Amino acid sequence: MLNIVIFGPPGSGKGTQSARIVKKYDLTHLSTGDMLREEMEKNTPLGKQVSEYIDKGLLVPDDIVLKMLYDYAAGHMDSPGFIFDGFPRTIVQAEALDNLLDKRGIPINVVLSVEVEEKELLKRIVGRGEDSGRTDDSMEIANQRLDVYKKQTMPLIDYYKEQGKIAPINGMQPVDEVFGDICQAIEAVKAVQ
Ligand code: B4P
Repeated sequence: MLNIVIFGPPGSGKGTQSARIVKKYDLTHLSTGDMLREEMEKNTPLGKQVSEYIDKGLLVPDDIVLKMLYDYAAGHMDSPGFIFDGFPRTIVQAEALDNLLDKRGIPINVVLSVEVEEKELLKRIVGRGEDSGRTDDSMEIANQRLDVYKKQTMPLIDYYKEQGKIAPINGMQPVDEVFGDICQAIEAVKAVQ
C-alpha cells in the first residue's frame, strides 16, 4: 500500500504530476479540484454551491470536501494506494485524513511538496486560463488563491514536517525533470516499506 499526498500552491503542477504518478505506480487518483469541477460542469446543486467559493478563489468549506473524501474512499476500499492531489488544504482536512487512514492502518507514506516561485505560478495559471475555460484562472483570482494558500494551506508544511513526511520537490524545472525527482522520492519511501 502506498499513500502519497502531492502538495503545493495553485499552479505548481500537482495535477500534471499526479497524472504521471497514477500511470507509473497504479494508484487511485483523488483530486478534490477535479471532483468539484465535475460537479460544476454538471450543474448539480453541489456544483452550484461550490462555484460560489471557487469562482472567488476561496477554499470550499471543509465539511463539503470531507464528505466527498469519505464517499470516494468508501467506493475504493480495494485500491492498492492513493494519490491525494490538492487535498488536504487545511489542518482540519489533514487531521481528518490522518484519522481515516490510521483507522485502516494505512498511513501516508510521503508528502511531495512541490515548490514554485510566485511569479512563475501566476504565469502558468494565467497561461492555462487562455484555453482551460476555468473560471478561477484569471490574474485577479489567481492572486486571491495564492493569498488563501499562504494563510490556510501553508501551515500544513509544518504539520507534515513534524511527522517527518515532507519531500521537497523543485517544481521550477521542466515537467519530465520534476517527475524524475518525484519518482526518486517515491522509490526512497518504497525502499523502507
Ligand atoms: P485544484 O484543482 O487543486 O487546482 P490548482 O491548485 O490550480 O492546480 P494544480 O497545482 O493541479 O496545477 P496544474 O497541474 O494544472 O483546485 C482548484 C480549486 O478547487 C481551489 O482553488 C479551491 O477553490 C477548490 N478546492 C480543491 N481542493 C480543495 C480542498 N481540498 N479544499 C477546499 N477547496 C478545494 O498546473 C498548472 C499549469 O502549469 C498547467 O497549465 C500546466 O500545464 C503547467 N505546468 C505544470 N507543471 C509545469 C512545469 N514543470 N513547467 C511549466 N509549466 C507547468
